[in-house]
Amino acid sequence: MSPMSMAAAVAPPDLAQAKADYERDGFCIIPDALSPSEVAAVRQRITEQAETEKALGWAREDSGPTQVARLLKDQAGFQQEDLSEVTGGVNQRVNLLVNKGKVLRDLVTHPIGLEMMEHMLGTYMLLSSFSANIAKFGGVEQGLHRDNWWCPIPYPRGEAHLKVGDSKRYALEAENTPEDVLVPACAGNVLWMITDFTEENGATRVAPGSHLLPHNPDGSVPHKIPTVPAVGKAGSCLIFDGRLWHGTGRNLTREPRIGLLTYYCGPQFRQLENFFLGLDPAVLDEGSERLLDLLGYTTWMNYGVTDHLSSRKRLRAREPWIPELRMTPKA
Ligand SMILES: O=C(O)CCC(=O)C(=O)O
Repeated sequence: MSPMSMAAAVAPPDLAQAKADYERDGFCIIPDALSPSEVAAVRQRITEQAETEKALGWAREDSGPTQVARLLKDQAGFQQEDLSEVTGGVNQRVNLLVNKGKVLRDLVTHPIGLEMMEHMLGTYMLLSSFSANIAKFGGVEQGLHRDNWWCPIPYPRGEAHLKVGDSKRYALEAENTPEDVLVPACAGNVLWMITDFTEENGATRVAPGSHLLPHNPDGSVPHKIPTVPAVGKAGSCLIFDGRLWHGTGRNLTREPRIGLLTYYCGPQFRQLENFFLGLDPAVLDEGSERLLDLLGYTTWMNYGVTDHLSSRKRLRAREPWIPELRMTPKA
């Protein structure tokens, strides 16, 4: 290999350009974020995991045409357990990937993802969820949505407004949202492309600049505003703002499109996956300090406090609490 091509092979991605793209469009695509051998290892792990969950009848499958209609009708009553092939699901989701192999877990603390998320969200953040979306033939285009759809939206003084407990993922566009007031990014995604993402195989559809729109989309298909496919070679990552209007594309090929979504949020928000119930205890023993912080096993401005939670030693001994105590009367 010539010195020139060696330099090309190891050149770090240009994150300055990526950050500028992100500021303008609400997303950016970073090629070669993972090496071919990393992609191969991740692909093997996620494929065997997904196939086994499917064989055991545990697969969560969404984006089937009939199922989507039902979901939109009954958002609050729709349970995760309802997502399966039996109920008309097509695209396979695999959740709690932090439990499902070190090669996957390492993506959560990948320096490229963390640098971009710190640029977007600031110093402190949490991992909200880490899941796979395997888009397959027959799945429909996903309605445009914002990942931080739950973010309260400002409203004109004295006017009616949506109460925080009445928020919905697919809401009607708010009519009285002030045009010149924005909320900051409260969440962001690093979507790792584990296969090539093409327009044909269902690359994520994104609406450039929609992160700066004051309101949320209504989730209808066909989409009401123009979108472009976020295309890239396997090993690229798509970074996008939680406010960006986006949705999974439609896979018209017979090959699965595999995307892994490391989804982060500000430290003050509820995480999508419940790591305190769902984390394999072995990950507590093995995970790095950074990973445990991102999972929420730490405090932020005293939020998340329990007795001794900040003591890693006690946490690893599975005793983050102080039990019921009372003074024994002196004899
Ligand atoms: O997999 C994709 O292309 C995007 C997934 C997505 O937007 C979602 O899961 O809400």
